[in-house]
Amino acid sequence: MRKASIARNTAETEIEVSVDLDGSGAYDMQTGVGFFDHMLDQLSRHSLIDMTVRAKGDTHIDDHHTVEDTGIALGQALSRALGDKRGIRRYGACLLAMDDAQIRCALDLSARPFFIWNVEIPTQKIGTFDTELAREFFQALSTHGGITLHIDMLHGFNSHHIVEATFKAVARALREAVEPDPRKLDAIPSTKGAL
Ligand SMILES: [Mn+2]
Repeated sequence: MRKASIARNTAETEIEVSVDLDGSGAYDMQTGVGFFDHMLDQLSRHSLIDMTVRAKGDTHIDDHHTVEDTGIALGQALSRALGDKRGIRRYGACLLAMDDAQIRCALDLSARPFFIWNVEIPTQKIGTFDTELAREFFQALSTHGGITLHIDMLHGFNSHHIVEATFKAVARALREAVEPDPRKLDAIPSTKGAL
């Protein structure tokens, strides 16, 4: 079963995350940060990875710790659910359009975290959400998920569309990368024999 649950508690946040890589994109997000819930919904729905997230963070300060630590826990859960990565496609990519926004994501479930973020978000806020936290989330996901993650913006002027398109593009690329490859069944997709 390619499932995992992570509970992560610090003085700043308490987070519980569950994922099922062989899901249908069913989700239940409660992070206390409305726009972030909306983004995590996209990540689950478009990756077909079932996700439950419960986060209680120090949002009386701001949303930074809650968003970053959710990224950490989600990365850890994905990594654990993938196990030794036998039989997966490993690579995923997506060029995604959402109205004015066009976002490209290329990723490798490499166990070698590397993060490229070439996305210019024109406003500091979307509602009450600090737009710079999108970067923090994906950085944490990359580091703790062992993901080489490249996200580039090709066009865009609306902040909501730009950020939402990044989550959707990553979701579609993840869907591809975690999928079983019917031609590889039990093989680990690396000439090293391990990932
Ligand atoms: Mn939206």
